[in-house]
Amino acid sequence: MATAKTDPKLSALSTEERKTKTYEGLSRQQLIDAYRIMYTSRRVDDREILLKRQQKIFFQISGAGHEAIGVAAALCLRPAYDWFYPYYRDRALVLALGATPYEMLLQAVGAADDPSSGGRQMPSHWAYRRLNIVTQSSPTGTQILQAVGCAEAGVYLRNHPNATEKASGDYRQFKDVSFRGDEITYVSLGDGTTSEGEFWEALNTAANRKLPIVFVVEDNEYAISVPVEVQTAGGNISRLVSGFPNFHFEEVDGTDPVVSYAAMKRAVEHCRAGKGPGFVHAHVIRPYSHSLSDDERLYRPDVERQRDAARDPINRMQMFLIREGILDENSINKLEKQVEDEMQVAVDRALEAKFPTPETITNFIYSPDLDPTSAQFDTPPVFPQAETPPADGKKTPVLPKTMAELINGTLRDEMKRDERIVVFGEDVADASREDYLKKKLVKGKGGVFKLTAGLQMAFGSDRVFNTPIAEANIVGRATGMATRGLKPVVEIQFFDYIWPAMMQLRDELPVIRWRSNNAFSAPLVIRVAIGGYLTGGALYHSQCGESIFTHIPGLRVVFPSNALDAAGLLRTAIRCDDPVLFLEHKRLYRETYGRSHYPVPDFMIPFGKARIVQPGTDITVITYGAVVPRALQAAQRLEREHGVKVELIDLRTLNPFDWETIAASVRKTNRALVAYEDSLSWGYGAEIAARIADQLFPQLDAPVRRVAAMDVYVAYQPILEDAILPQPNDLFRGMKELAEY
Ligand SMILES: Cc1ncc(C[n+]2csc(CCOP(=O)(O)OP(=O)(O)O)c2C)c(N)n1
Ligand SMILES: [Mg+2]
Repeated sequence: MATAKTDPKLSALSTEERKTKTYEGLSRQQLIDAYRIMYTSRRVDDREILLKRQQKIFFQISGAGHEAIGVAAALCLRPAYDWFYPYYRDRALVLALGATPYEMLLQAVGAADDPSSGGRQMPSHWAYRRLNIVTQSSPTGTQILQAVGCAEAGVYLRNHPNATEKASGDYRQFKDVSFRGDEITYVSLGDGTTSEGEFWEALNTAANRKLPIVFVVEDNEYAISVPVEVQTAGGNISRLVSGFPNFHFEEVDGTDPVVSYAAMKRAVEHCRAGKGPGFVHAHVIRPYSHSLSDDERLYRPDVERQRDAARDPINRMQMFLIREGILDENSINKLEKQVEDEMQVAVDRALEAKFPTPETITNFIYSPDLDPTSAQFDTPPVFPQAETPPADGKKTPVLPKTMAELINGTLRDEMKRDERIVVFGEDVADASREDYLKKKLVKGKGGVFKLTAGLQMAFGSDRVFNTPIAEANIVGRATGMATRGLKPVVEIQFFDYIWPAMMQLRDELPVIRWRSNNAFSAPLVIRVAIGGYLTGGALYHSQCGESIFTHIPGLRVVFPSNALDAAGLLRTAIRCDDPVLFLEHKRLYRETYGRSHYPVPDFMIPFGKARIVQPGTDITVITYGAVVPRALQAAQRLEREHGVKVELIDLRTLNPFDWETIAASVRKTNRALVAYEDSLSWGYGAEIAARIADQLFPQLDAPVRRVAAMDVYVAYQPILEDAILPQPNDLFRGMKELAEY
């Protein structure tokens, strides 16, 4: 307990004046409450540290030193009204918003009833649905773009209030959507995290779209052991970001709750008034090392640590309360004792909590409500317009449409049906300068492959828009929007350039439901133009790599081979309740093979249901995507020349995949070949081949074979490209050898 004396200047005030004196608008009671939260926060940290040493919990990371800015922020914001993406040091903020020490301790012990994650995430990974605190993760910085998307969703819903309406028969039935007209989104991060590219992408979009979002950088001068001047050119992030337009900037001593409150208040007011984002750079301290796995004495001398200790927000606040005559030492002791007693009860209860059982491990990888493999998503195609009578009364057949046209048509129909759908990506709009469209000066682009052509003109520029060239920006924002209940159907222009989004795609989007124990979800669709066979596509416009994504639990992966399948699967992807990676082969976009008339606007194909392209009795060939027509060509030749009947299976969806169809076929033919366009080793076919070998071994009359690309990149020169990618001849040879084995 620090000692301080009442400020002599206060003696000049009457008792009444003293009682009603406010501090930047904060009443004495508010300050006492703030101190209670700050002290509670510190004590939860202390108790967790003790529990960790007793091996009753398994990890600890503290919010120590960050308490003042946390309570100050909470005083300016509204739980269950505004939205929150707080990072791991925000214990005080989260307590001030309404979470309890008991709930936090439940996460620390890994309890089944941990409301943040059901025992799945480390402590201090906040998620409280009732308070609009969105599930947080461990990667530094992934929360920032999601928070931007969350803020965008609020703005969108304000302009499209009907989009909040529930609808039965698709994901909307299970997703409550709400918004407040002047809501804002809070996101926080450390000084080190400002080095992540996604931070800059987020500021760029927030500024450009004047979004109601407050960024709070809690600068404790260290990122584990790396000091701020190594992370940040010039050592001060405020100086670097000051050029972003539309922002309100604050730089503040984040260990002082009163000045922090004043700064937060100004930033929040700017946001609520719709003037743009806020940026609060709070200088704080980190008295407890980075985490319990770190010993800061290895890289910080005593002198520096003592200098920090002199600014400790808990001590400072105590002294402030005494100096101002708000509390005396006795009252402080009493308050602290109360906190202590409540803490003890919370700890005792948490230590008795039940643990999750292993049977629950796979719960909530996918939506428990809507199963995209179910009959609900199995509706037959109907082609009302296959023949339209022209004016002269004679019937002329309408030409079947390409995959590109059917995808475009499906997007159109779904956007008409569901106002929650927004489409964005690089070049997907018809023209960002919409004036050109209105004045009919231009026709509009609508995607480098024109898959989204006309959508902006049909549905408006706030439903179809271009993004910066920043793939993490696309996926991160989409994830934030989907968490709020929108249905982003975004485009990654080329699979070859999906990699900047990889952190969002591996550690965030597919994990949100599982890690929050179903408190949050982010169903959305990412359309990706993929694949080679382009004659000149070369290394960076030909890549496959689908197995990298089928390796991710929680992500559905779809890869259609023809126009009709693309339409039916895309509709299922949009209406289902899971995140879907929808892979569109560029070579198939306008191929003559697999064209179709447009099916009625409710046609759906369930996931996990393969198509038998041609039945056969001698060998089974399992494939998908652009290899389907090539394998069909090879199979037809094999039958023509050698009488071998190939059963050709098009998987259509890669996760889930149709094991039953594969197994039934292999039981019949006793020979299996997996063919795919990606390079051979470690590819998608490896898993299929391993399953067949494992589960159908007694049925096999020959080893499982694979035909795929060489283990190399796709070269530009067509002679090389042909040799690298699997061609009908390679498939023919592979099938023939297998049949003859
Ligand atoms: C993308 C990523 N890289 C590395 C890490 C490991 N890591 C966890 S916290 C941290 C330092 C973060 O420092 P800062 O942003 O300043 O926050 P502080 O912990 O200091 O509050 C690092 C490197 C991580 N979690 N995520
Ligand atoms: Mg730091």
